[in-house]
Amino acid sequence: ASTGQADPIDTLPPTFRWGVATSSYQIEGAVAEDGRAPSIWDTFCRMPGAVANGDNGDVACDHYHRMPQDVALIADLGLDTYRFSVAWPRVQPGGRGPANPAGLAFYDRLVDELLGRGVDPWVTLYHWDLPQELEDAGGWPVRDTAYRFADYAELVFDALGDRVKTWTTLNEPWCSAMLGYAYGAHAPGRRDLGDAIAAAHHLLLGHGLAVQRLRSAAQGPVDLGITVNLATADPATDSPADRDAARAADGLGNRLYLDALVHGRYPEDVMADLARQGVHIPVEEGDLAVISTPFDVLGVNFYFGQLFSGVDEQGRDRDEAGLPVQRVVRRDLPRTAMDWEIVPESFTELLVRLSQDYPGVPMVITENGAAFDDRPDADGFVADDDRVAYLAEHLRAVARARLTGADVRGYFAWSLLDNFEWAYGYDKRFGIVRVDYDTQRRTPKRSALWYRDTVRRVRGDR
Ligand code: PNW
Repeated sequence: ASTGQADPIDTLPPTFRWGVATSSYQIEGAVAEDGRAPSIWDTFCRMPGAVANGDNGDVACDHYHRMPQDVALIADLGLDTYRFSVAWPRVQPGGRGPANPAGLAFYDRLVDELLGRGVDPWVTLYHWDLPQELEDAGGWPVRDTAYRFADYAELVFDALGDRVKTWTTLNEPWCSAMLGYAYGAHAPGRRDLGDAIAAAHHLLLGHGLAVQRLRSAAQGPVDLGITVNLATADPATDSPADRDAARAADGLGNRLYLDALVHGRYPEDVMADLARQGVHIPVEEGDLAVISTPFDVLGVNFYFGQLFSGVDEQGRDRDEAGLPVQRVVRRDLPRTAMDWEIVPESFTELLVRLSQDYPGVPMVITENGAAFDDRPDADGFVADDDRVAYLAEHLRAVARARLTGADVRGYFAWSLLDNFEWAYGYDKRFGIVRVDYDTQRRTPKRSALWYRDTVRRVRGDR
C-alpha cells in the first residue's frame, strides 16, 4: 500500500550496481591448504589476548570448501556483483617470486562459478592478509613492500584479468596502517605512529604502482580503484578547540588518503600535526605522482560517524605530552553491537562533501552494514529488523546524496556471511546470512530477504 511518500531508495537508477562483500581471511579457512603460507593475521591470532576468545581464521566459514554453495546464495538473492578479496599468501606464499598455481586455481574456480551464475566478480587485491615473510622483512613501513604488492597485483591480474573487469587495489589503508602499526589492534600488532605513517605512504605507493601495472597489462577496458574507510568527524561544539579536533581527526582519517590519491598532495595541516609528534611522511621524489595515478572508481566504506572535542573531561586542551587533545564524544544515539553510532545523515553529508572536494571521482559504496545481537529461532532464522532498518536508512542516505549530485554508482552490503570479525573474533555478526559455526549451515536472515526484494523492486525486475 502506498503511503503517499516515495521512498528515496526507489530513485536509485536501473544501472545501479547491487552486491555483497566479503574478504579472504574472514571467510575462507583452509589456511594450510594448497600451499598457502601464513599471513600476519595467522600470526596475530596466536598472540595472547590479541583476538577475542583466542579466535582465529583457521576454519572461519569454510568458504574454501563451500564456495559453490556460497555463490549460489548470492545468485539466489538476485545480486549482480560479488566483491571478494584474494589472499596474497595463497597465490604468492612468500610475498615474492612465482605464483602458486594451486592457490590461484581457487580464485579461477570462484570467478568461473560467479560468471556461470550471472554474478559479476569484483576483486580486492589486498584485504589485510600480508604474507608473514614480508612482515618479517619489515612489513608496510618498509618501502620495498609497495613494490612487492605491485608485482603480486600483476600476477593476479595475469591469471584473472581475462574475466574480471573491476579491481580494487587496497581495502582501507587507514585500517592497515593505523590499526595495524599505530594502535596494535590489528595485525601485525605494532604500536608506533612513525611506522604507521610510513605504512600509510607505502600502501598508497603500492596502490599507485599497481594501478599503473594493471592499466598497461589490460587488453580491454577495466575499472581500477581503491577502497577507503571514511568516518565523519564533526566538532562537538562550535568552540575553536572542538573544531580543531574535528579537523585533525578528519585530516588523519580521511584527507591524508583522499588528497594524496586525488590531488597528488598530502594535506599541509596533517603534515604539521604529525611533525609536532616528530613524524614525517617518507616521501621520495615522484611518489605523489605515482599515488595520484588516475583511477576509475573510489570505493567508500562507511559504518559510523563521530563527534570530537578538543578538551578533556577536566577542560584541558593539552595532554601530558603537550599535544592538542582529541577526544571522541559519545552522543545519545542508537548504536550497533560494535558500539558504533548509527548516523545515516552523516553518510549523506559525507558523500555530498566528497563529490564537492573530489569532483569527477565516481564512487561505489564497497561496504556498509552492521553487527547486531542476532537471536536465531529454532530453525536458525534471524528476524533482524535492526539490520533491515540500518541497511534501509543507509541506502536512503545514499539515494539522497545522489539526488544532491553525488556520483554514487553502486552499493555492497557488508557482509554476505557472518564471519571472522578481526579482533572481535566470531562474536560480532555482520552477515545478512547467518552462519552456524558448529554445522556451517547458512540461513538467510530477514535482512537478506529484504535486500533481495529491495533490489528486485528498484531494478524493476518482474
Ligand atoms: C571494515 N574502524 O573494517 C573491514 O573492511 C571489514 O573487513 C570489517 O569486517 C568491517 O569493516 C566491519 O568492521 C573496519 O575502527 C574496522 O573505524 C575498523 C574500523 C573501520 C572499518
